[in-house]
Amino acid sequence: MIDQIQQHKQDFESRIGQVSTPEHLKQLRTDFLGKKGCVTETLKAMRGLPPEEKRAVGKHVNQLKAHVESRIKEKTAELAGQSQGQGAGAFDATLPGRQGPPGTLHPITQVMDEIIAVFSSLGFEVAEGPEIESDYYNFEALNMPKDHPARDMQDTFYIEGETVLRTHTSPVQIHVMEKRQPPLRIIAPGKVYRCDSDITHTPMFHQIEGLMIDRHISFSDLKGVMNIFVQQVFGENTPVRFRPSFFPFTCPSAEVDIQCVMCTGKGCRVCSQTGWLEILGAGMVDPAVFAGVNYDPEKWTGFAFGMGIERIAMLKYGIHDIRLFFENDLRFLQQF
Ligand code: 2NL
Repeated sequence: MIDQIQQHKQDFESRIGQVSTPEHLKQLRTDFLGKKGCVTETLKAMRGLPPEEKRAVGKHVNQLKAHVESRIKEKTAELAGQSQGQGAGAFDATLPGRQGPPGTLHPITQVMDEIIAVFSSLGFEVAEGPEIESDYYNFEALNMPKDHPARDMQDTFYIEGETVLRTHTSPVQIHVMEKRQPPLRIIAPGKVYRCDSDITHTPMFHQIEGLMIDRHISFSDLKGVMNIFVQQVFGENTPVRFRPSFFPFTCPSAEVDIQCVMCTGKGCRVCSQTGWLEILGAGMVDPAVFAGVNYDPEKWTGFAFGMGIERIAMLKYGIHDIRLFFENDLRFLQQF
């Protein structure tokens, strides 16, 4: 009987080696452990044996039973692992990757691109330069000597000694003027830095400055270009006005206002009841600036202007807090 049990074990081993599906395994289990299975039958057949033999045979049957149970358990786990590797939800490295939703340009980038496109269509070239500048390019060359009060207005970040974070993109235009002779039509977009922070100011913001120098450029040319800019960015029938102002680097200087886009001139909180919104500063390049770059002021005249992109974007889209541009909240950014 013990030989028979050994034979059953060998049979079991050869059959389990061939099992490849859960159905086959189930059949194997029935054949060995089921009501009429060979393990069960052997246990039944033991009943008639004398006690001594019964004990010896019983030991072998129990060993066989335990072996069969543990091997079936192993095989069940093995087959489950395989089906996970092949069925739905399995990782297939050969499949093409899932496409994420496409990103969008930041609203500041969109407004910047739009403004650049307007001036490009008028023949302006884009010029770029460093964000870290010397005192000379950021101030001196723009007719702001060391003790000039306008320096305080700009709340400069000093890096060390005479090195600053540029407070406007004008230094880019000084570099271009040093390298090239007029005629010149350039715009300088980029990041600028001022030590200032509240709902309308951030320590970093974006600016576009522009410069046009040629023979016989007059204030009328400035007005013409500014009118086209306003029509293109804020709409064709937007009223514009020029108010006298002061900048150290232009003379005469002006600030350009558009009729309030929120109340169409009736007066509201956004325009502080004036009906007008200031959008940029501009003027005729001061002869002192020309002197610094060795341009002959008898031969050349020009206009320059500068605007903050965040301010333009806030007015264009009715945004009240500049910090929204820098919080990276998708619920805000996805509206543009
Ligand atoms: C403003 C005013 C302005 C300029 C910037 C400029 C540049 C050179 C020479 C002369 Cl190289 N002027 N830039 C002129 C007038 C106004 O900006 O309120 N910006 C936010």
